[in-house]
Amino acid sequence: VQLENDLRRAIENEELYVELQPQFDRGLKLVGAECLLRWRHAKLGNISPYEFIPLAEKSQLIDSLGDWVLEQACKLLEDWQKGTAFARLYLSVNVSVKQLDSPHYVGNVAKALSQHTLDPQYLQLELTENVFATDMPATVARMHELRSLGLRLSLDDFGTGFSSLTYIKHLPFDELKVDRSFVHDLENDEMNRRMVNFMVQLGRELGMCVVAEGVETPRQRELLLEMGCDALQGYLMDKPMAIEAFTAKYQLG
Ligand code: G
Ligand code: G
Ligand code: MN
Ligand code: NA
Repeated sequence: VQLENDLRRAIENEELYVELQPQFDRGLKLVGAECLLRWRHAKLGNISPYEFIPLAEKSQLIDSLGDWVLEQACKLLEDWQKGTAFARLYLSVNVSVKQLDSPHYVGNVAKALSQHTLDPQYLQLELTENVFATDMPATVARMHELRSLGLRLSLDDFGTGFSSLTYIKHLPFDELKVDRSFVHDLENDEMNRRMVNFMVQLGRELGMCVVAEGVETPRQRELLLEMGCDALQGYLMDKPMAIEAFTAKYQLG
């Protein structure tokens, strides 16, 4: 409960910040970045999102945290799009299904977009397969409303959750992210390799851009490119880093 109270004050205490992890196309050119939320607790130091995101989801704090991250992302996109080297980079934001459940969510996103001068097609919202465990007709409707704002939707952690082939064709996802647990086992597990190959083909057949996350070795990268992945993310290329570090490292690219 103490931690929950601390989290409630984390925004005003300026303990939250965003890191960026770059994403690369098949030619290993920088094409985008994923925003990853960080909490530097005044007394306890860094607390992992694996700890505080579930806490936020339990306590409805997730709505204000999510709005805060979205605001940071919109500011960044607006900045980038003012004619910088990053003008055509995609920026992805993780969204909890709990946020999508809120009747205010679509309105909040619309408001955030309207308060910034930016081209929304470069903003991507990443949803996990938990969306498949919701009231599907309502979720599908909400996802279409989000897309009609001009942004893109990404299916994160694909293969680990509740995906259903019945529903996937009805959900307006622009991107599919193969979960890093599958990428991890690519080299040594033939069955796993066949499954990843299937996921990549499925995504492409359904017209989605396919991204592999958690790429850690050159061999994994090679296999993923052979299978037809459109983009790669992982420690092999680069780790998540502070916005200033990202800008300094890649602006001259
Ligand atoms: O970098 P990493 O350890 O931070 O991320 C851990 C987990 O936290 C991942 O599953 C990631 O999707 C999630 N996560 C990171 N940032 C956010 C965020 O802003 N919102 C939500 N809902 N999840 C996030
Ligand atoms: O669930 P989501 O895909 O949003 O989570 C992103 C998480 O993956 C973050 O915690 C990020 O730090 C982590 N991550 C990014 N690249 C790699 C990688 O190459 N290997 C591993 N093990 N984790 C990674
Ligand atoms: Mn993600
Ligand atoms: Na993921």
